[in-house]
Amino acid sequence: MPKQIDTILTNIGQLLTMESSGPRAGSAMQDLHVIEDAVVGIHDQRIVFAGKKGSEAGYEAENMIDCGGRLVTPGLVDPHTHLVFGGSREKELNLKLQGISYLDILAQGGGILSTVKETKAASEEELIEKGLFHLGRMLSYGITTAEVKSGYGLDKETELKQLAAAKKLQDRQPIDLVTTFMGAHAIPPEDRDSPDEFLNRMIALLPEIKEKQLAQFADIFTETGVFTVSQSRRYLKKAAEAGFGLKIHADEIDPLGGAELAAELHAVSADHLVGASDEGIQQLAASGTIAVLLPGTTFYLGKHTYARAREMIDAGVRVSLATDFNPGSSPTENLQLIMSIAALHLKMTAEEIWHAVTVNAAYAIGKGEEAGQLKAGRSADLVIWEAPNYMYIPYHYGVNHVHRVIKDGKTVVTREGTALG
Ligand code: IZC
Ligand code: ZN
Repeated sequence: MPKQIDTILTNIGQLLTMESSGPRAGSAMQDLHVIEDAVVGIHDQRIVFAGKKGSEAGYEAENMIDCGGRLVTPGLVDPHTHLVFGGSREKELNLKLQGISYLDILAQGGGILSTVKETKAASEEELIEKGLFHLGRMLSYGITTAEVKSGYGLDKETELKQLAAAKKLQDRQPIDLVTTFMGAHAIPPEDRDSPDEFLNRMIALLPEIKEKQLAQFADIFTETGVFTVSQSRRYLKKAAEAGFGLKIHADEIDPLGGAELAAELHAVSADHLVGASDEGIQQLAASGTIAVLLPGTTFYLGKHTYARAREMIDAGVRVSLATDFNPGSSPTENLQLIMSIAALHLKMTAEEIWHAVTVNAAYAIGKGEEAGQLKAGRSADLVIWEAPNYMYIPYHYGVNHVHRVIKDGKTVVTREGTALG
């Protein structure tokens, strides 16, 4: 008697299972195992088998999906977003064209601080509704797991409101969410002259956030005009003592030594790293800290110098990629576009890019044992792509290649095309 399971995917042209015993570094990121003519079995929201045609022998399913020779991969993991916020910042695009920089806009009370005003003014329900809209779009682009930061409150009430909204979003849509407290995202204008006191207030929130299980990670913007390396060290050490995993917005615009700090504190990830020094890169390789690169931000800030991904991979750093979705420096939910920018500007190969948006991204947010790989027993989170092979996604840029998204064994997105076919 064949064993009855929920779903069998057949006729998969290329299957990437991304199976790996941990995050991949260096040349192991190039080592992509492609299974041609493959099948996947799903039961009770989990993968039963994922492998060569024939693996389905002895199984039967009412729901048979013919993949038509398409590419199938794990659902994408986006390990760095600022998803919950009020308002938008389209007016800053014109300022940018006039040559006013991101940090100048922030110093004038705009940028992050304008989003802080709009986030304070929004109710929790409004933040949830807006978050749902953006998460729906992320899901449509194939993202099934994502990180979400606070940091547009800078006071207790609004930071907690943002984190509570993020938590409630988990029950209102399918993407798995990991939350990060980022109260140290900017200095409110009234605290300009006493940043350490402001930082003390954010540090004082750590125990309550931990106790209410509102966030698993803590993050800080280590940048010129925001927080110094020594202020960041003080905040992150307190966060570690309170039981948070650590993340750092490191060397995004100016090279301050954020990479070195991330390595020193054994942060789970160091994010941005555009200005990371040679020494910082070596230290990240040694500490095992995952480099989350955000080339969409470099692109959108109109800069020409990108993070040195090649040097990082060659030095043995575990590299990941994310959208950095936020209303200022990277207003996009499209991780597929980031994959193209990574190919063209970070000079990453398609093989490295796939590791960066699946297995390594999952480890960058503490989900490495749950997301980013297709193997028996794991959640059935996968994407059927309108593409014949894995190289096609970074190659054909700026559009959505999703054919179908399956989350926890259920089809949550289908794109069957227009009347024209
Ligand atoms: O709202 O500008 N870089 N934080 C650090 C951001 C970008 C988000 C924003
Ligand atoms: Zn960010």
